[in-house]
Amino acid sequence: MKEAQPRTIFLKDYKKPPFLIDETVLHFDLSEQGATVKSRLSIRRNPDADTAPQDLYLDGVDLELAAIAIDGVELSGSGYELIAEGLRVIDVADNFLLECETRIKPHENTCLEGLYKSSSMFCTQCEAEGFRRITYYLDRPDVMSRFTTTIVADKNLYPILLSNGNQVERGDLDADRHFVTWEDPFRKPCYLFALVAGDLLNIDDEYTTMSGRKVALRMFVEPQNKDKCSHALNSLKASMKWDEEVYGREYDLDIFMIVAVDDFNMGAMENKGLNIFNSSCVLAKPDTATDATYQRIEAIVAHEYFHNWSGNRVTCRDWFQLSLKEGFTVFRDAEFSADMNSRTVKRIEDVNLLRTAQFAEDAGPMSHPVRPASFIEISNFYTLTIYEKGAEVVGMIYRLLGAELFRKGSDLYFERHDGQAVTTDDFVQAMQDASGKDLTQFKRWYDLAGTPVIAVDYEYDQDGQTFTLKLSQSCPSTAGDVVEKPFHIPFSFALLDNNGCNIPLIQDDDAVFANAPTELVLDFVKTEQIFTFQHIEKRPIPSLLRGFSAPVRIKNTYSRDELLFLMSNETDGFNRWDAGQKLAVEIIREVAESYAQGAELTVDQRLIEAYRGLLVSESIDKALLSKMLLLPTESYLIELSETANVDAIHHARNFVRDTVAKALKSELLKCYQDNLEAETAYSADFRSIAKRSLKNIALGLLLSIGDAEALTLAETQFATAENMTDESASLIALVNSDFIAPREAALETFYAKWKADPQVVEQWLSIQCGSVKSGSLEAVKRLMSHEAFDIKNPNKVRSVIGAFCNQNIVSFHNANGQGYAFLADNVIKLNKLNPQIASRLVTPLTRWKKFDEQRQALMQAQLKRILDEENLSKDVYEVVSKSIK
Ligand code: B3K
Ligand code: ZN
Repeated sequence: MKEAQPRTIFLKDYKKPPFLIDETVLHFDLSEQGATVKSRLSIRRNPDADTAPQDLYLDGVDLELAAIAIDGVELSGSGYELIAEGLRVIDVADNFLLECETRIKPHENTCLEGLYKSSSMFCTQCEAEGFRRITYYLDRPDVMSRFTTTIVADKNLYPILLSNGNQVERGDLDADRHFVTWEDPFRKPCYLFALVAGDLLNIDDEYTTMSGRKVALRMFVEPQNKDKCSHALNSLKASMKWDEEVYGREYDLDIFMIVAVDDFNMGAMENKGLNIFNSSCVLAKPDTATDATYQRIEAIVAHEYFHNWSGNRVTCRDWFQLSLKEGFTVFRDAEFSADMNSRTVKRIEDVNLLRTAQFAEDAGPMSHPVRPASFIEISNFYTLTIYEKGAEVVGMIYRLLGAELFRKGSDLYFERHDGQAVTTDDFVQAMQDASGKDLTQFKRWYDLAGTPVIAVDYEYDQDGQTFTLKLSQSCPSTAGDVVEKPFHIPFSFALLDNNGCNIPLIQDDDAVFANAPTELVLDFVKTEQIFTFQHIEKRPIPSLLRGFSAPVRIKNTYSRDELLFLMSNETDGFNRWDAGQKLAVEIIREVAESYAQGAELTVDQRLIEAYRGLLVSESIDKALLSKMLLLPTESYLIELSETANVDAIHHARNFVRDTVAKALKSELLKCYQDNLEAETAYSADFRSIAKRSLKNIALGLLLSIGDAEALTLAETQFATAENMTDESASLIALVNSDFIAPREAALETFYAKWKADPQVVEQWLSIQCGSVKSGSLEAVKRLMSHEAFDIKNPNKVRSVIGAFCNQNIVSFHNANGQGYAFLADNVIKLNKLNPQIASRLVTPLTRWKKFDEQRQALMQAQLKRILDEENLSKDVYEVVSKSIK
């Protein structure tokens, strides 16, 4: 018999906590046999509670209760009851001290939630509901408490013992053991609790805050990684400074610690004063980390640091409000990265992710609003919608208010809610109160599942010299019907003359021409709305939704010639790139259609000439050019299709790529040579990154057409590269080429050179598994028995299974269905070991609606097979059951 279906939790059922915990005193005794956790909780009834139950219910999972006492008196069996996932303490007073002793087994913890072991160290992950795997507690974010933590462990095995806040005491104990006590002066929910114990060394730095306080910055790593810390520490200092300058936010403790661990479900965690990072998101040196990794580290270090205010000082009332901290913090880290690097490139990367993956999520079975109304397992809601779309929603408020009023709004929000657990409504209210701008209609964004579609129509009247813009909005909801109410959409707009210059925008006849703006953020609030602009002397080209000012789909209104014009003349960098993407999408689709019909394939010469124009341009920014030379990905082309013909998309995209590369061979060779710098010390500044990127794009294109000269260039680059960006780019180019022997030789050499470095091995695995040339299903299966693979390590799972199913699209979607069965087998295996990873991994199968009927049936059959498993975790159950027709 299968167990009862897991329970759904609803936002509408939210009740204030009946009890509060003022003080939490924890004592951990760590050993090779397990851990003993003693807790002393000062509990009182919540005077504002909605209910006043007799009993106290505490959360607890996989705990062995060894002792329990109230106010120093041990409880007999009739005083409490062990219940499913918790503990009921019967008939409690208004104020009392609860003491519990629990035993846990970190060594056997493979779900990587709560307290677990990663190689030889102990570490924790408590968000969202991991603390209940450590001790019985009110494991909800609106219960905030002051924590004091003592850790006892063997002095030789675990010389470093860390927790949140400031270290207040340490000392030796008998039998080679020692202890350290930490005190966190800030009240916090237990999801921000952290503990680390290990044989680590620390790299130290210091930061002086804007008020002149010195903060110790300390990064803890395993000894072999001591030369991989400087980039993270520099990023941290830059983040601290940026948050002071842009948001007026200062750090609040005397020490800020970062720890790198190899086994981690996500990228990193913002525990108060003690951030824990996945090694792959924090460790870097030029010869082992690529430019992309350098940039990822900068962004994630900033993201976790920024949480200290947006998340920790002001936290979430409940998990439905997750985007309150995540959407806002992603917006903050994106602005930070934009300020540190190329703003246009950062926007292109973010929108690419949003349109490829978040739009797909929004159109799929797990579609949910930025503030979900219900969930079964909260871990499933750390999604692109909560993070990326949540950031877009905050970004729209920013665009509607402007920088100055937005800052007033954030100041008010932090001041009003410091030390509180609040809601997304509280955030919007602060923005509204500080700016005076009515955001009532805007709030609909928080409840929307699905992506609005904007249709654009325009007319130019030569005689009246007016330009009329007509915008219409609609929103297909996930249920297939149409959401009636219009959204408040900031629609950024400009008009270009035929030299590509911005034309003054005069909406009101009395406006003074000289002071007229050349770009406007239009308040688009109705289902249909007309905007008229006066004194337009010649027919202009409209520049629509500049910088992607709202997360919407926009119906393409441009002719190919207009797109070509915008590709070389648009003054908004994002829209310039987007014009190129739109043109390439149209042309690839045209080729795919011919391919599907068995017709002859040809590429519109205008696309080739446009790329030639970009390559020979003296004026174009290299960072933008490096993005413009990349064709839309297969995933994006699939997302745009009603029913995706995977093989046709793959072949058409390759055909367009190769046709362009053949036609522009000499320009590409010149681009390679021009950007081949005489080797100076590696720098991760965005200009150097752009140059390396251009060089490596050119190399990849030349190798894809089997150019012999390019093979020599790639082999030379591979042998002599002094940084991982160039080394791995030449490996990728070789792997994706038809030069079989050089590819195999390079893969072998690379592994032999780097096998001791887990971060590089992860790259080696994902390069192979993500490529159609080297990542056949058999090859991927073989890699799973390679010494480098470990199914218990999430990074390895992502590098092998994740890369195969998400990047190696034609192989995964092979019509024989074996790719689907392979994924299902591994989801079933991981369901037992690590449900969070299993439920993330299953995503590609849930997108069956996009494919032909035969594939749909095969994918659904695998989903059903998973659902039929005994003991399915809540995580996998929720995603799979919602995905089945
Ligand atoms: N807040 C964490 C994510 C925790 C994930 C829990 N399953 C990292 C971040 O967004 O900063
Ligand atoms: Zn976050």
